[in-house]
Amino acid sequence: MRHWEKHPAETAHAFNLNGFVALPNFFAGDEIAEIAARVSRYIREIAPTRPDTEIFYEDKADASTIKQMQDLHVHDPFFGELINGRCAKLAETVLGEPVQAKNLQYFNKPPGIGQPTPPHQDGYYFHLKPNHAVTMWLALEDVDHENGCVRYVQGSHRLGMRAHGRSGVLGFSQGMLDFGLPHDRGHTVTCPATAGDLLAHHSLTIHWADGNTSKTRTRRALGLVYFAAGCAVDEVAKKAYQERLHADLRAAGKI
Ligand SMILES: O=C(O)CCC(=O)C(=O)O
Repeated sequence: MRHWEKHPAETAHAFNLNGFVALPNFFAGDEIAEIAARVSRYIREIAPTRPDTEIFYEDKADASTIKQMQDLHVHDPFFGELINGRCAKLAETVLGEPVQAKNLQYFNKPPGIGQPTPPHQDGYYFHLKPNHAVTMWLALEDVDHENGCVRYVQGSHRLGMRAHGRSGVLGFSQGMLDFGLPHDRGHTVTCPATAGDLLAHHSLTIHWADGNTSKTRTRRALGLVYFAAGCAVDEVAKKAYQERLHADLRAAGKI
């Protein structure tokens, strides 16, 4: 049994206090190698069959620059098992109630051109009442200052939802409009990771990531999203938002 399984109350306490937890070696070397190989297979065999609203490129004309893919668990049973396994148990531990698995995403920042992830709160995209959800961020390879670390504003989940607006960044269309207050800067925690490490953050925790400045290294990760079972989604607001977004992206030639 791992530390977080042996000490669930301690893990939930750290999550509730800080808005995130970092769990080194959540997947062992052989497990993360298998997950990374399955992602490569997905890119080769399944991504070409999916619509452009699910697969985003840094450069649409270059298929090797995939930056984001959505809903891997829906189209590949391997990822269906992954989202319902160990990560779901951790989600229940930190949210303190049963969960619904919602999304399994792939995030990459291709060498040299991978853009920063703008500061945001995931809950802004979720349209949830109450806003009680968790995103797990799983490093598929080593991630450091060069290829784009994730950063959190510690404790920001306790201060509510901030104003968001169009960011202009494909895949992270909404960014915080007032990011950079002294509290944000003073409570920033940077989270370098090695392959297999997992970060779990609350849907109200402010986070962002740097761009990839390496000319040779990718920056590949998975994001697994879980909503607390007690939350309700405003489906009408969500659908209207997605339709607006897709229309905007098409008009801008980004998808
Ligand atoms: O991978 C990244 O750059 C950021 C991911 C993110 O924002 C998230 O997992 O919610």
